[in-house]
Amino acid sequence: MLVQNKVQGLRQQAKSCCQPRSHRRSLQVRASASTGSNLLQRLGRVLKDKAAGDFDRFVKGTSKTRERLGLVEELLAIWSLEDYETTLEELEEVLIAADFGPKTALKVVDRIREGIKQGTVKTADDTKAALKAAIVEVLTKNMQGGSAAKSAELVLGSEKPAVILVVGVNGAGKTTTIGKLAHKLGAEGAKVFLVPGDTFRAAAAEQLAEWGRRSGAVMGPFREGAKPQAVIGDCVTEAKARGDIDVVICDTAGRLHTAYALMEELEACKASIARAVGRQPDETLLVLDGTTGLNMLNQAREFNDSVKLTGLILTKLDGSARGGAVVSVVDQLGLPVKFVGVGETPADLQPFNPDAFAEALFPK
Ligand SMILES: Nc1nc2c(ncn2[C@@H]2O[C@H](COP(=O)(O)OP(=O)(O)O)[C@@H](O)[C@H]2O)c(=O)[nH]1
Ligand SMILES: [Mg+2]
Repeated sequence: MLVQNKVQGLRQQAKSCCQPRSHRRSLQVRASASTGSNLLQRLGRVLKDKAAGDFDRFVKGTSKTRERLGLVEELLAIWSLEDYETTLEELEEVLIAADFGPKTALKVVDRIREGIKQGTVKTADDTKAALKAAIVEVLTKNMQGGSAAKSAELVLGSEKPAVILVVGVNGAGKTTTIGKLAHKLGAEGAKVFLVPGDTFRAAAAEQLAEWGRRSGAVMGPFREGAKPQAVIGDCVTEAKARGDIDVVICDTAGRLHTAYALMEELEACKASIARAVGRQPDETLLVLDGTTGLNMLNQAREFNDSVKLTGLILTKLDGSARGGAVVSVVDQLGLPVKFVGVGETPADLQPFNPDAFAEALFPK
């Protein structure tokens, strides 16, 4: 049968792209201060609410992943309750091929199987609804306070200035994402200070400065070859002393998660933020290149071990059929995805919404 042949092909692809899984990390639970600026508390929520009205852009940005998952529709078209096991097995393969990862794909399919056994899932439509519900469950279950709505928001605490540290490997999209974020925050009336913590590349500082000019952000001085922890410490201290800055966003140089000395340097960056503002950064965000699929899992684990991440940003979903990795990364790490990048403009940085994601992948 045609569908079975395609599933067979996907099985081969999946074998070559899946990484072995290791143990799950527990979620970092952050304390946030209860006094201070209303603006900071409002910002994360406002960004999220605004994006909810921008569903079309999200749908467009996930088109490649949706195409890859098109086989699910074909499977459901030949759905029969008598032979549900065959369909579920094939569904599992399709999910694995879209980078859901073997463990997460199994978990999702098991949820549907439970529904069938309990008699709540009978038709193809029920199966699709159960599939979406299972994906949303995986994306929300481990999250801070158990609430997807809360965890996917930017949590900026309430002490001015809020500080965001952005980390990741080279080319993941850190500087671009910071630029987009500065733009969004600026548009909401926040005064943003950008820290050029990538002291290796003048081009990175120039790239950041360009975003800063467009979004009305303040930019700290570029100090070529300086220690990033010194640059970050000085800039955060200055931002605090100015008194008018709402949010500081610290860029860092790309680094391989396997380079021990460079990971230690990141820990030092975090420590210098703590010294400057008397608390940990409000968000420590790892930017992951969405086109790398499940390879991002190991990266995320190493960065999390080193600097205790508070959230993830997945970029370039628009250029990737591997968007299913979002589900796997959340499932395996218990860290929320705060934003996804679905293109090059500021509007293409979208706060992540599990329901919208499931709906975009499997439209009605
Ligand atoms: N299509 C697309 N490209 C992106 C996205 N985010 C970043 N990029 C591109 O990825 C490349 C690397 O980005 P950059 O921010 O310099 O990465 P960095 O080394 O992590 O700072 C640039 O060409 C960006 O324009 C995205 O969401 N979609
Ligand atoms: Mg950069």
